[in-house]
Amino acid sequence: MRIQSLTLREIHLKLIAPFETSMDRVTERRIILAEVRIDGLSGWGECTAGESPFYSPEDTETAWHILKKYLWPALKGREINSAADVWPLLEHVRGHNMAKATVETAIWDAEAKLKNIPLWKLIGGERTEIPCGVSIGIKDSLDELSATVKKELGAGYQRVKIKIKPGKDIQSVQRLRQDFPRIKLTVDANSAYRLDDLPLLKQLDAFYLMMIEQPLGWDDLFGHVQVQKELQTPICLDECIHTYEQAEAAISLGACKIINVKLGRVGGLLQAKRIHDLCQRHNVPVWCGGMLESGIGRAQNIAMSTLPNFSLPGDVSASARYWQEDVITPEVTVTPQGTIKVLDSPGIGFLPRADRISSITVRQDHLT
Ligand code: OSB
Ligand code: MG
Repeated sequence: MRIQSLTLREIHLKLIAPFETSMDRVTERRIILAEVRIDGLSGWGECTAGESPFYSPEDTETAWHILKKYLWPALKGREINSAADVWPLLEHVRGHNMAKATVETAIWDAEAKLKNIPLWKLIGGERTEIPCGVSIGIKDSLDELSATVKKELGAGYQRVKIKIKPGKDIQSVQRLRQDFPRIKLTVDANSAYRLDDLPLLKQLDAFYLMMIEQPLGWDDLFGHVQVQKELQTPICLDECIHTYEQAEAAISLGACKIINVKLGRVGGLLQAKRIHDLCQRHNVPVWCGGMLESGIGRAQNIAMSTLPNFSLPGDVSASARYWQEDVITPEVTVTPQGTIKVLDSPGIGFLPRADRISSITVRQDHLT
């Protein structure tokens, strides 16, 4: 496989409704799409960096910069045997995992297409249908929150995650447990609490949540060890896990019992698979997180979610929950049972819509 060119496109996509977390409120996504040309065909990847560095240190601008200045020069013209050869070529750049995953995942798509097989089969996936949950942003009122949950359950989703932050936590969970006593419910704090908040976090034990996601600092493994020791509810780490080594440390120190794997956060499919395998060996279930992706990133997430240890419902949900119109065809849809049926077409399986993408592209760079 010879890596011929990389086209970066920044697209702007307005969310159907603003998404509010303890970090910020997003109304419009600025997404970088990567199109890699290899042996005459195109592979597609998506950058999951946010508009601001509030979830991770990367943002859309840093990812574009790193891709152009450091990652592409390390890849251009290279002859590789597999997309698995990409990570070692990028590893000398420290961090910037989302930038790395943008191009790495595109090359996985290209490899699968060259072999004329679905990406999920190429990486060793087994599921033909994946279980889906939703991530619900912070709402202005408890009534609005409850109504939103009701609607998502009506659509079939198997578990509900709500975003929490100080002042918008116990009451929200209490209300949902009143209205929906039996649903699979989880909360995600995106690092909004400190170890001093342990008494409050302990109160969450009363609501038999499936897990509490990332209560403490984005890089604070030590703090999470203390919290997991004191709580019955499993801690799930998101932000903290950006490398295989962090995952190893988190598991062996007892910082969590569940891990949320995101392709961008860990630097692409090779690393995601390694972390998946590590967790499987330790009986730590994983699930696929979401970053408000367009259809390209969503399709990559679906492929990853077919790996056997992705045993819990993820945050990968229907295109129509986010966008008036997605950038792929078909759009991602969810069955009334709250699953996504995995496609058998080559590569990521969903086709990028060239016309739609070019109509929302605000900048483009063709690198050779
Ligand atoms: O913490 O999982 C998170 C979105 C942006 C940044 C971080 C997170 C999220 C989500 C949304 O929870 C998941 C999705 O629906 O894509
Ligand atoms: Mg999270």
